[in-house]
Amino acid sequence: MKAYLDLVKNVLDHGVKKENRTGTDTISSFAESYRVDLQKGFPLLTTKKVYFRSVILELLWYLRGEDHIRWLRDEKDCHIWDDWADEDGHVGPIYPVMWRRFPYFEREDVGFEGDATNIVKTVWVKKEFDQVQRAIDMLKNNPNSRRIVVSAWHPGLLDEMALPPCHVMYIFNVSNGKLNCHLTQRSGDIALGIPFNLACYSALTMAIANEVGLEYGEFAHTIVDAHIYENHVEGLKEQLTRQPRPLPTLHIADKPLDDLQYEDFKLENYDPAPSIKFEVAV
Ligand code: DHF
Ligand code: TMP
Repeated sequence: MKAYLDLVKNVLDHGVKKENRTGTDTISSFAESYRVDLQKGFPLLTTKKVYFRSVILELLWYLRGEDHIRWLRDEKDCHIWDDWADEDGHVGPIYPVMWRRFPYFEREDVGFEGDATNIVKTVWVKKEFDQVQRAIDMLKNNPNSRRIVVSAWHPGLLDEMALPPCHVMYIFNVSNGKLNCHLTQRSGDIALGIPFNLACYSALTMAIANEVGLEYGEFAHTIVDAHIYENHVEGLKEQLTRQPRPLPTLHIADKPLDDLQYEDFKLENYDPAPSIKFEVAV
């Protein structure tokens, strides 16, 4: 996929050296972006093997709305989030909770029954909001809306999160009967995280397009701090020498989003170059 190789080249060419909290320095470039057409195949990198199973399990885990990784880690034996969870598997209110159970408080005025003073007491009731369901409803009922936003950023809860969200918000956009998705990412690990994020959101966009009866459009991605960890440079330079191969095809079963399981995602004709080991900076 040329878009990804161009992204790697841009960061290597224009990036500057930056220290960061992980102790492994990065080469970092501000505000990189690219886009891919989902009708031209499923954007899973072919210049290295990407673990498709982990990508889809991560997506299905996001959609479960839980604040722990027990399903992912213990039931599905997928360990990409282990480093950020405690023994019990808790990661706090990160993507799954923000997507499906966004917490907020609603004001309710309660009167005192039989009370002649007419005093009204205000109570704040804790509520949860399903942003993904709202996006689906809007895509069905008001597809031209420019407000179909899902946000994972909750300033009041950052201290409770294992990792403040990297993919901060995504916006759906319908043009010409096609569903587009734009993802804004505050921080992107080009070697490790980005291939996952690209594939995950592309699969999400396709699944939602199926559900609301739209054609596949484009996935566009803006990465505000786009960086390459120093120990990833060699592996990425190796990838730049590899010729991209034809993209695979993804077929998603025609089921409601919340009924989808891993087996409902069928990847065909994926023939990648060998995998490359990248260490994750925790
Ligand atoms: N921190 C950092 N520094 N970079 C990340 O990409 C990152 N990603 C997170 C959480 N924190 C992060 C969540 N996503 C892997 C992929 C995505 C991911 C976390 C980890 C990963 O280890 N991928 C390996 C193995 C995949 C597998 O075994 O299934 C890879 O080679 O792609
Ligand atoms: P930060 O919170 O200091 O920005 O560190 C988070 C690191 O994780 C950073 O290298 C970006 C990377 N990351 C991704 O690239 N994609 C992801 O999906 C996640 C969760 C993290």
